[in-house]
Amino acid sequence: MDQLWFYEKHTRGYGVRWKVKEVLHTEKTRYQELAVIDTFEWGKTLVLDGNVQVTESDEFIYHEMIVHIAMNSHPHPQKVLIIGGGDGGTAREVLKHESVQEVDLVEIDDRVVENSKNYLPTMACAFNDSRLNLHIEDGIKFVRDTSELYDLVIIDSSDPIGPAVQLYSTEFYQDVSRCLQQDGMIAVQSESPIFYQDTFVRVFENLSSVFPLVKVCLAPIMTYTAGPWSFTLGSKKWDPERIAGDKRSIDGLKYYNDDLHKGAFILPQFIKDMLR
Ligand code: AG3
Repeated sequence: MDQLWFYEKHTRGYGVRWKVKEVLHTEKTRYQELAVIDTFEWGKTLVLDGNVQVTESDEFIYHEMIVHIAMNSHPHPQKVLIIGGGDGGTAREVLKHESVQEVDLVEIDDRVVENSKNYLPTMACAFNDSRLNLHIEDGIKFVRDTSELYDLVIIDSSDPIGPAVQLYSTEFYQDVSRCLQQDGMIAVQSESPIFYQDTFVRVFENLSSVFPLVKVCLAPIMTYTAGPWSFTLGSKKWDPERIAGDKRSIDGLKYYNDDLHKGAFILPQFIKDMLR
């Protein structure tokens, strides 16, 4: 394939083109248009409704950030709930922590899981871990109905379009809070503060109306729009900025480390101003 390009439109006036090596798979699932493409710059890439979800080359940044900041600021996370994350990348990082006894992963679209198993085995390897329970179900309904209590809930969702809109609401965060332990935490992927400023601010405000401690951290994820990407943490007790006392660092990480944990919460002035 010499002339095939994938075009991701971000806003009315900005988009990015990726040269495609091969289109590996496309299908219309019950919920969305799904594609797996192999790209020259970023390796195999999962695309949902035209939006890049993960690439083999830089998924480590997103997944290490959405997981290890929360996991390391909570002193003993044993039971974790992941909403979304059907590629398995977030679960893979959670399961690196020895304290973890059980992970529930709630993905609405089983085709995301099946295609990740086929094409993205470096992420979907998580599904082989016996501590992981996969639920093919609507995450909103799951948190409303469950009587389980978790130490950490991670919202690894797509952009707030269609069925994911509710995952950014105060009502949803209240339901999450109800299924968290008294010292529980929530970690949310909260979009680009530049390209999705409304969503970014809304997540902060909505989480702040439910959790006493809310903090924002940033990381550059090259394949999502451009510039910084945000993660927002809501906590009932532990300060997400502080690494819990006796944490041992995990070997083999490629982005996260102790210094980065502290540095990630330093916000540029224009982003601080958005949250005032
Ligand atoms: N979930 C967040 C994807 C957001 C991408 N947005 C975009 N390209 N406009 C990723 C799931 C990874 N487990």
